[in-house]
Amino acid sequence: MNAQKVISDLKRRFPNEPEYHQAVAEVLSTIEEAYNEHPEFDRYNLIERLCIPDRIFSFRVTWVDDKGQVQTNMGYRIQHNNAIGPYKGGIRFHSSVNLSILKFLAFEQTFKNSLTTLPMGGGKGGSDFSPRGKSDGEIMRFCQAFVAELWRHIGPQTDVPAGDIGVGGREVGYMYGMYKKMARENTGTFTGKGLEFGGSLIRPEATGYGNVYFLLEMLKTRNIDIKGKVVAVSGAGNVAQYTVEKLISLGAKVITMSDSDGYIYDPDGIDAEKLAYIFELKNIYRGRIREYAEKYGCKYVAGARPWNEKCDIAMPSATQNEIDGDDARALLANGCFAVSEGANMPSTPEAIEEFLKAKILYAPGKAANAGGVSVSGLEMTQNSIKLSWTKEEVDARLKQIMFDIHTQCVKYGKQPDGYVNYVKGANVAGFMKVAKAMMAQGIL
Ligand code: NDP
Ligand code: 2IT
Repeated sequence: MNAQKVISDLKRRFPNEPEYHQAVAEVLSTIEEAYNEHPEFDRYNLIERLCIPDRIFSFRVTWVDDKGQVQTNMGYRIQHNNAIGPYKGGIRFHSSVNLSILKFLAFEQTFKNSLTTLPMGGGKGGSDFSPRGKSDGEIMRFCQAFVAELWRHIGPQTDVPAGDIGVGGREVGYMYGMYKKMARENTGTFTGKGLEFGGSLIRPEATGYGNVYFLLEMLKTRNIDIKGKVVAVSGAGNVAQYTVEKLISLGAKVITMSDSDGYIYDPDGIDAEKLAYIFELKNIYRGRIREYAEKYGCKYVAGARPWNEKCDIAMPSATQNEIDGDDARALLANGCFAVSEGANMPSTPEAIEEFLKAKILYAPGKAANAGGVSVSGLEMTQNSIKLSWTKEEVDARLKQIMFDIHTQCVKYGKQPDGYVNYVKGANVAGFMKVAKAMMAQGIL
């Protein structure tokens, strides 16, 4: 494989998909060497078969808003690769959703799911529907209309969706309800369900907790204690909330959170009581993070990201490309020594280059945020055996999975000087398992 050639071919065949090109380029540049040690991979054209999704469904979603006006949105499901298990990955509802973004997410998901040690392939879906400002009734009608199209493409052994940006417990509940009605079965297609109907304990917490567990493993390699460390977190949604919860419980000091309008800086640290307010603000009233600054009298910066604030550790947990080269340089100049990604692809290629050059602890999303999909996998297992595990059991399994992912990253990413390149480690480890599974199953 010549990575540059593969990428330029993909750009020619699939133009105007910058996020997809970015995700592919990052992976190919790090696996090229390992790939080329296996000439049989090239004969089987494994690389194109791995970069191009198995199939893409796209459909119009028609729904009625509260004023009686008929609205349309686009809906998509990308089934990227099922070599190691059923397609698995979240659904994103955000105005920015397009094929480039979903293709990057489905591609990343394939390697992430491979790392989890569980039998899950990669997929992703979503819509350009924006939940912002919509009533509960509008959300429900949209979810139902979306699943009226999607349901025939998914199933417990074929493709199991879950949440992502704009899709949490409420939306999964509405989508699952509609799915059951259409498919006339009750087998748990969809994860992140409510606890009363097959959901798993710790699934809401899993991405944030898992990211902190991964961070702890990285810190251990340098004998650093999390206690008292200053952490900048971005986002204020599912991933950010439980990242902050776990950090507080371990004695770290979280000084920032954000949403798409701006960020808050609380020099005293967000404590458990203030975090309870954020849970209510974001999950019940669905307000803006600005209101936190008004309530607690701290700084709010509109239209900006938190990376200029001095911190020891950064945990981006909002969206893709939210740390650019300048942000990375600002973090490093302020002494930041660890970045662990809760979001998918939050760092631009230039930012990643800065982190690796500075040899800080840097965990890419596909390793650090794999806890969410891992507990989704555990939810699938519980649904299959028709039992629910305790919080302690699921949390213990999550910890073990994050530990195992860290071990795989070290195995494949350790450089001769001892520095662990977690980007390379995660990509090579994730790739190798999928590649071997594809080779064994013939040309499909
Ligand atoms: P939520 O919708 O719960 O929260 C998203 C947060 O990020 C909100 O605070 C939102 O602000 C902010 N945000 C979204 N888009 C943008 C944007 N374009 N610019 C700035 N801020 C933005 O989503 P999640 O917490 O579930 O997801 C966050 C990230 O984590 C995503 O990258 C997702 O792919 C990733 N992830 C999620 C997992 C999960 O299980 N949920 C698992 C693994 C990764 P606002 O409210 O203003 O839109
Ligand atoms: O990016 C992700 O890993 C998720 N949004 C979670 C996917 C899942 O199937 O739980």
